[in-house]
Amino acid sequence: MSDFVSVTRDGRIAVVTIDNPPVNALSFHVREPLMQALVSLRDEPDVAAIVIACAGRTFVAGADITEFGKPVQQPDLRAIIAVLETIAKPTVAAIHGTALGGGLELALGCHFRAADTGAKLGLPEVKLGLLPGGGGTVRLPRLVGALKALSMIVSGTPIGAAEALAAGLVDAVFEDGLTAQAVRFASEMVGRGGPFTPVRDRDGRLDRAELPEFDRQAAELVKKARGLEAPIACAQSVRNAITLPFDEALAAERELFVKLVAGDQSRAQRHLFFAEREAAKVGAKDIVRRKIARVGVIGAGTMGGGIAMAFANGGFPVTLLETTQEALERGLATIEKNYAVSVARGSLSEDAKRLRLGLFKGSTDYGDLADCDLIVEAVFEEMAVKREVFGRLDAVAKPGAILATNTSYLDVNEIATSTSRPQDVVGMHFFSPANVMKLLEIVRAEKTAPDALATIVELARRIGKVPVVVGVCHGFVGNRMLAARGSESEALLLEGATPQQIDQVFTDFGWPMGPFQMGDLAGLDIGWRNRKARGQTAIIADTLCEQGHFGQKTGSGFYRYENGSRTPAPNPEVETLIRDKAAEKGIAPRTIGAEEIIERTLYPMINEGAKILEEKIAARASDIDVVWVNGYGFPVGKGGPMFWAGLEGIDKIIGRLDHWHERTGKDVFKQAPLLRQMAETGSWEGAAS
Ligand code: 3H9
Repeated sequence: MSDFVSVTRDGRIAVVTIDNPPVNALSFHVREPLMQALVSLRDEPDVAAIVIACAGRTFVAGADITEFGKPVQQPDLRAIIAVLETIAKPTVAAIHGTALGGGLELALGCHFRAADTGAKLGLPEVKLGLLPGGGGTVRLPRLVGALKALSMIVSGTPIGAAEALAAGLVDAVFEDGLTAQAVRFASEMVGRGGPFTPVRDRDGRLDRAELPEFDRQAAELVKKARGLEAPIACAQSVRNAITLPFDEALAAERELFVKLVAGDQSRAQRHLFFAEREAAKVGAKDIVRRKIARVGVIGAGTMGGGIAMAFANGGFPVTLLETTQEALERGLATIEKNYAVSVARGSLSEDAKRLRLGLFKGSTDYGDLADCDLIVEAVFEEMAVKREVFGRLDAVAKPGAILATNTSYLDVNEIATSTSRPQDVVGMHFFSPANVMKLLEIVRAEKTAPDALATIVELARRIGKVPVVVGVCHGFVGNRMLAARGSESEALLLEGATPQQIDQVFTDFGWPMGPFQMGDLAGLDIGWRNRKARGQTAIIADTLCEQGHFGQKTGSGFYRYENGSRTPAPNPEVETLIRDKAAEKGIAPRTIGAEEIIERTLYPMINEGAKILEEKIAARASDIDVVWVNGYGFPVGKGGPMFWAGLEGIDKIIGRLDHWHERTGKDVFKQAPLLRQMAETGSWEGAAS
């Protein structure tokens, strides 16, 4: 029928197959022939039932996200589903891979859903700043109940086939031969005889008595939304499914969808969706990746242990190396404890825990790293120590093994010189806790071989990380921009702001926490050590560290943490310290507003980001956004610092940077030339070209 939709017959059952690689998105060129096929099969007397299936690796994974923000070309998905629901003969969606968003909505337009055992079903629109716009919020509750629908739609997390069967979302699960089984299932339904009720007319699971519980759960979920509009719209729309007649609820869903899809938050989240995928495209497609079968990790402390877990979670056998048996045992015990916590929380099964622990081999002998294809060191952050480790690695690692340093700041080019094979050396900057945090900055050193780099990027995706390739400079992308933010946060304290006030401005902006809460959580000693190595100071943070206040781990830092609590409480001693230090420097405290806090902390970050682009430390502005959203909690609804700069207005940012530069003379406010280019062309591209 078309290159993208074909119809075959199996007896009296018609099979409509969508074939739109890579993920069978419902692009216009799919919708048009799909609509035609359904209309003609509906009216075809020889056809007793219709199965909708997909070619390739997955069922429809959603609407075509690249079409959002452009005029809708008819037929849209809603029109297709409306036609599906006029078909009296049984319709069956045959689901393999992922039925997501518009894909699941298409399946909800069918009378029945058959899935293979590995299928995943979900409505992840919320992650794109949207709500399901093809009737998902009003049909899903009719099958699984409003409470289950609420949690699926507000979280956006897909469920597996078995859970979908138990919840009533699918009608049958098959181990193999899905399309043939779906055809058999459709024949059975034909035999059973109609009438077949479309999902829209099945109200049995909607219960007004559930409303108080629904509202309680919705309020809890929405509280976590931190200023995002989509989760609120999702909850509202599922509630409408209970309180309004179907067509009214559907119209209300549409209205919310149209509003969200045109809004800045969804634009920001769609930008991030493509940015993450773009960041992972490194090197020519045909580069032969190196084979990674076993990974070595040096250092079983917090960072090394987390990195080792990240690889084991991805199914890789790991050799974990420590200097002493005692340190090794301590590290392995912590890993075991972390997995036990996951089991207790219900996020990991006992079996999976056993399997993962079985992947670890502990050692205190460098010789045991000889069979590793990748070795990641996570030892003390000091050049001399790193160089020694790499010298030893050079002596034992097999030819072609990739040697990675998990450094946050150090010069990877210099580290590479302590080996005879700099082409195999790369930086892998994990974020703590390394088994949880998604971001991985992959540092390309001067001599890193393209195939080594491409291998690590691909491997990162395999272990569930979001990779971003960065160049060598102090702090790479993330920590370098963090430093620009940090120095002004301190300055604001001396001029009259409090840590609470600054942190509040950040949380109001949408960050999970502000700079001082984050410093306390990460450990103030980390920045202190780093500043000392570079001959820099931060008067308040340095004094706190000199007095042994490192943050949460010592019970006090910028805040107090009473009796092991993780909730920050104001720390009057810090406020006294700030006032004393300000007086010593002759700075009279003044009232500082939220706007100034934003201008002096976030604008320098953007300025630094522009410098990073000029120096080609990052390849694209969107890579910087990916770093900040995945590694530092920049609010997703604002799309990362460089995207947000566009929303905020580059001219405004330039003007305020100039203002603060004039007033303070500080380098962080000295305008990067690229900002002017961005203001003129509206694009960050073409930096330094
Ligand atoms: C929606 O459905 C709205 C409706 O409710 C209402 C409509 C009215 N569109 O991730 P991958 C591209 S909203 C366009 O690397 P994987 C992706 O950019 C949608 N393109 O593969 C990439 O391109 P490239 C709701 C899409 O195997 C390539 O496909 N659905 C779309 O790791 C491969 O992607 C979602 O939010 C799309 N919908 O993961 C699901 N999806 O190669 C979004 C992917 O040029 N998709 N691409 O870089 C996913 O979550 C993952 O892609 C999936 C596969 C799990 C399917």
